[in-house]
Amino acid sequence: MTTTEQTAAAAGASATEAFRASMQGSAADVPAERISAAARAVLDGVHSAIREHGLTYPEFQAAKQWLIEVGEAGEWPLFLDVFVEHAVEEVASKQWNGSQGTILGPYYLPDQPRLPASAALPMRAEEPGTPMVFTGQVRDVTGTPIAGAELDIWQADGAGDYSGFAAGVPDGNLRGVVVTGEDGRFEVRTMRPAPYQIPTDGPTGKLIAAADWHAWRPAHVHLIVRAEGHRPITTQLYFDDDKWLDSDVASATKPELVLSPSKQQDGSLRAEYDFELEPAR
Ligand code: MBD
Ligand code: FE
Repeated sequence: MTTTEQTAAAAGASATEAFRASMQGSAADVPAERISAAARAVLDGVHSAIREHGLTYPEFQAAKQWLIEVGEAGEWPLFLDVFVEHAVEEVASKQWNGSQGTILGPYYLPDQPRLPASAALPMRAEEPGTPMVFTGQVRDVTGTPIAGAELDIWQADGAGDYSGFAAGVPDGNLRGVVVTGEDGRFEVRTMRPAPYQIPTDGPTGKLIAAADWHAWRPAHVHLIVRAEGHRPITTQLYFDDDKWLDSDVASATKPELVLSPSKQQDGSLRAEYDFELEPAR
């Protein structure tokens, strides 16, 4: 194994571990009829792809080999969140009001430090990248500010790497839970993240390269915004000048989720975004 292969496998194994931990005893109890309908539809889709494209035995065996490798590399969370989760979110969000959400992705870690309404995310003394202030307000659907709302934030660094998943980034880097003040406002000092590239050395990256697709997500900041008595919103915010905004490999951008940061005198960025939470149902 080369060093880079170890990197993709380590990220995959960590993502699988994080997913397992998040699932502690909470697997949905899906009735047999629904499993049957869903499994039937997925298999029908596979069969029609085979018939439509006249797929051969060597191609079938190559696919089998690839599927085995995805599991061995721990990349099921990565693959499913990149290529499938957006459809689940689309279906779920049809019944939701309030600010737009989008996919969670594989790199959320719970239990990060709680920070005051005006705070810097934990970062290295010489954190590389462009400093960015991210500010706004959390309100309910009637426009009333919500005090004590949590913005659970995580993002890649200026090199596109996530703490907890990339070697060389300290644990907890650019992760934190910011709590709004009495006026529902927050002001977070962070760094502009870089675009994220799916690891090119793992099976997901190999599929993308073999299909001649690109492996990029536009730069983004992840958030779960929650407040007592309200439905939490899982979302991501993007940047209006991003090269990959219209071709996200994970199909998870929405026009409502794009920041337009303004450049300050000192070269830093300032971006504003307000969140609207609907009542919990
Ligand atoms: C990411 O950073 C991400 O947000 C998603 C959805 C998938 C892979 C990597
Ligand atoms: Fe991400």
